[in-house]
Amino acid sequence: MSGHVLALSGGVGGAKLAFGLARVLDAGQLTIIANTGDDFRHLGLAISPDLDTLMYTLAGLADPIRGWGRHEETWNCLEALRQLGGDTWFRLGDRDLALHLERSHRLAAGESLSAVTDGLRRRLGITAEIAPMTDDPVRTKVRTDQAWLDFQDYFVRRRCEPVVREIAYEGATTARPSAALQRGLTGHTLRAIVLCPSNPLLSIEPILSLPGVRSMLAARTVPVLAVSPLIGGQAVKGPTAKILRELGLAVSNATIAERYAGLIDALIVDEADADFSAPAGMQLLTAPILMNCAADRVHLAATLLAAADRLR
Ligand code: FO1
Repeated sequence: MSGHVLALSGGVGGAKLAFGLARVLDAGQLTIIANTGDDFRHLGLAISPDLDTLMYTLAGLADPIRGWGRHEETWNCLEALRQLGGDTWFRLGDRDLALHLERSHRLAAGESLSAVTDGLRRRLGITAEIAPMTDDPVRTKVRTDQAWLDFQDYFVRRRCEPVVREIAYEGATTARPSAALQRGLTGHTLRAIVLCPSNPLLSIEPILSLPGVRSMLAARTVPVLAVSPLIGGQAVKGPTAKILRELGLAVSNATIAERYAGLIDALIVDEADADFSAPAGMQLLTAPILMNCAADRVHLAATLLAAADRLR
């Protein structure tokens, strides 16, 4: 089937489905847009975790246990940094550092995050297009019972322990969607748009919060499908369930459906949640959505695209 697929992704779960989509689709048929709300400057370096998790996952370099950072990694620099009294709470491996160094100096030389990312993914042999949601600064902030926290401070340094009261995407109202995101939403002969199984609040909604994105999605003429990040009322990975509870939201597919209401044509849930009834206007598809291996990722991607083609 021809046509371009646009995938919105953040975090480890999203990258796994993106991997499956890249395997099923031909080169040049897939654009993956990464959340950049988790980005931050650390030790003088420009860090873009969701872009990096996507690149490492699609290049087959990701650490299979952590999901982020590289496999076969060494930690000599971090150990030397600890001896010097530097900040080591955000674990940067020796090979991972090369990516942050290269991105940081190219950004400092005036390149856009889109241009830098395109160069890096090509160097890593990735044929899918990978792009940031915007080239402007957008930063996810978490208001907790203690204070407003930067995302990585909340997520990594404080291990998601503070109680979340509010999530904000600083800079989103004035940020411009990246060229790849705009092209993906309005340009290509689109086949489908996929919201990957990432935390809606932390990974997908920062992308949706950019000016015009929700309206371009609502005006779409191709199927938009979302994969739930929950299985049986539990998050597959990360703090999704805890954050939903702390925000007073049910940890259920009803909440996921509500967050995406009006934007998606179908919600894919796990077979364990087949009894869920989707709201009017939203089709429910059930499939195994837990991805433990490459074959799972490819199978879910193929299932998703077949469903999209039936919805057209
Ligand atoms: N997550 C952690 O829980 N601990 C870390 O030390 C850590 C380091 C890290 C380094 C590079 C990178 O690209 C990601 C890293 N992550 C780490 C994951 C990151 O915080 C999350 O993947 C995203 O921000 C949320 O999905």
